[in-house]
Amino acid sequence: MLRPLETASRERVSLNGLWAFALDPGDRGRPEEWWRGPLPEASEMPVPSSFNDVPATRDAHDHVGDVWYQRSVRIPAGWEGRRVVLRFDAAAHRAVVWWDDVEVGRHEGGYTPFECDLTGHVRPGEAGRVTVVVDNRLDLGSIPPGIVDVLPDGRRRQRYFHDFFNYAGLHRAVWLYTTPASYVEDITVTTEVTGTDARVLYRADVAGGRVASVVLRDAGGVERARADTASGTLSVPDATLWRPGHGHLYELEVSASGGDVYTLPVGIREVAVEGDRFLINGEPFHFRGFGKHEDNAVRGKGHDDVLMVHDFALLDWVGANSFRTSHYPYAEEVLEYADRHGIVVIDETPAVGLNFEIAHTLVPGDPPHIWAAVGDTTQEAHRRAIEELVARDKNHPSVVMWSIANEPDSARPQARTYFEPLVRAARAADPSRPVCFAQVQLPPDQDVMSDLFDVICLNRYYGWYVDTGDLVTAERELEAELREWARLHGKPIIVTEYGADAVAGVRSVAAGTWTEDYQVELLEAFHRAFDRVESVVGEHVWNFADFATGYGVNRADGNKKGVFTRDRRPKAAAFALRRRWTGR
Ligand code: GCB
Repeated sequence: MLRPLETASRERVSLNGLWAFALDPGDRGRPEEWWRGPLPEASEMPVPSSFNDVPATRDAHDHVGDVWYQRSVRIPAGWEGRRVVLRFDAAAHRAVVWWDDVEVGRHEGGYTPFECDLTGHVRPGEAGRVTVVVDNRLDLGSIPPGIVDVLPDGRRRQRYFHDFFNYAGLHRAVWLYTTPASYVEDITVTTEVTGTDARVLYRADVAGGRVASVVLRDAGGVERARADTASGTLSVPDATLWRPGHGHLYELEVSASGGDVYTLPVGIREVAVEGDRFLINGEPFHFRGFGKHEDNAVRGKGHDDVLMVHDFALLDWVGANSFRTSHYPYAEEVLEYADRHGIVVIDETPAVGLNFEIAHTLVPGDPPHIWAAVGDTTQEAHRRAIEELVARDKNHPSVVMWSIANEPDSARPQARTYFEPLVRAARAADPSRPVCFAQVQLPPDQDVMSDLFDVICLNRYYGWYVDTGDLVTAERELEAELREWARLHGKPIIVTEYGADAVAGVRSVAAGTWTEDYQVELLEAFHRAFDRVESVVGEHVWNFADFATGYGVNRADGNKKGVFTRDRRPKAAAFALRRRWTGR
């Protein structure tokens, strides 16, 4: 799915800003058809932002159910005879959209975009009312899964099996844009590299017309290759490659017969897994970085360019070359930034919490394990989440691998049955990138599905959840386990999570748990083990920064495994990592 752009043939208007907003704890909005007029008792809500922490009330913070957004939108007068599209970069987790009294779209899945075609519903020059209802409930058919309890006093309580707060709402940009009636609907680009020569394989889909021309230009605007077919291969001799640390981009301009023009940034690079190496442009790549979250005070998961650029500055300062979009697709702005700056990304679906054992939020009477609880509906939502992720992010050179789940139960035989078709779906959607999942602390002989994947990604908490406080044992057990994975699978291993909670400012000569010093010592123990096991090609610390979570009594004001605090101040671990990753 192409991102809205301004080009010679396209215009784009941001609908970010203050919208009318109403919580709907009594589920009145749908039966009373609130889209037909101004929202009752509305307050104001900034878009983009998660809604939860903005109003400063427990009701908003803990709300479970529908919330309503509304604003008036004027269609520019010059858009006569053109296609008009309303685009939501995200709405967590389910949304229905109306233009005046007419439903124009609905979508499920809180981290991927969707569009409503308004052509035929709108008159250029006139204003209309956009109303969106967003439901933040997670159930056993959704990705991620959850359970909503109705308490004896009538309140709802949302349970879920993942360790980050269920921020929701319109937490990414909203756009109104226009294209000619016939338009470039999609472009798919993959690139191949032989020495310094490259090939750009493309396919362009034009709705209601045909491709007129495809032109590849370099960063200086000089034409390097041209074609006039809907699909083909462009040869680029002496190409400047996209590589880690160097986000070199070309531009592919696709023109359609009806005059539409779309320009797509293209990074030329090749990704491969060979034996136990992860190769980018034929060279072994070692992942240094973090699992992150989209998480900040007040905004929750609301995208903000200021915070994004600052996070990338800190990644640069600490010497990271990569991160994982744990545990959901991040805003497209983030991937575009990574493309431009040569940061490598493992791109993850929102399939987190497919595992009852980790979260301990089950009550008597609940299904005994996840595979007894989820079924075809969940698997279908998961498949859609994979396909929507690939459809959105397939053209980003920064994305080198798809992670299709975080810490699912991978011990029970049902896990294999559930995942086999999903791995197939991921490969069918994109044959060019490796596929992985992040595996929960489970030894290789108990795991039933890692052989289906290209890279072994391990989340390991030796020294924290196991061997708590004993880093000598932790280091020994970690190394033994890594060697076993290497022996059994012969694939690259990335440790996609390791870390310890540390409360900033709590120091200790005896390095007890929760101190900054223990966090440093734990990371160092892991690093010694990594450096002894050749198949380890990546180290992603959990987490880049402290983040909000509703995870029960072993969390104090959020998860404190950040190397930076929630407001991005470095803990001792940040300096230790910087020394390891930059030598400074
Ligand atoms: C994990 C999860 C991550 C948690 C982390 C922790 O294994 O993947 O979402 O936040 O552990 O801190 O417990």
